[in-house]
Amino acid sequence: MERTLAILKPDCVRKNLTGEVLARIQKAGFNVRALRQVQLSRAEAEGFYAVHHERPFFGELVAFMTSGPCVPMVLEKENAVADFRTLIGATDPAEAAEGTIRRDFADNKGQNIAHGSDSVENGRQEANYFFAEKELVSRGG
Ligand code: FUP
Repeated sequence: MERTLAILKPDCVRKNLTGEVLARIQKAGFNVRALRQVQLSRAEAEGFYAVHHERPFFGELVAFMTSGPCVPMVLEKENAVADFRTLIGATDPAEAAEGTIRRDFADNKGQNIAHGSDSVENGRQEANYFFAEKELVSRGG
């Protein structure tokens, strides 16, 4: 089954939206295989976003991602990567479609509530960045 790594970012946790966003994810049919609330260290955030190292917003992104706890989770369903990105909407909430998580809850493209892997390969790699295979569990049914 296809896997994606989602992160409810520090703005989501700070706004007490963890439950509401998780409810949307579950209603959309994702199987939550693993989930925890963590405070990322600077090194962990830099490692996770290493592909953006040269981008002008990298420092701000790392500062934001370490500004409070976040909630990484491994989600599974058919077409999980694309379907999750559809559910959260475009990076910039002003450009995100109506009814998407970022459109409804995010303040701007830097603080945009949720991360979703951008390819199937990255979904696997990013899931492994936060969770060991033996930590994955599955709902029944
Ligand atoms: P996305 O795949 O939608 O999360 O977006 P990107 O991979 O393009 O960007 C990764 C993260 O970098 C975004 F979630 C937020 C941050 N970012 C900025 O802070 N400023 C920008 O102009 C673009 C992205």
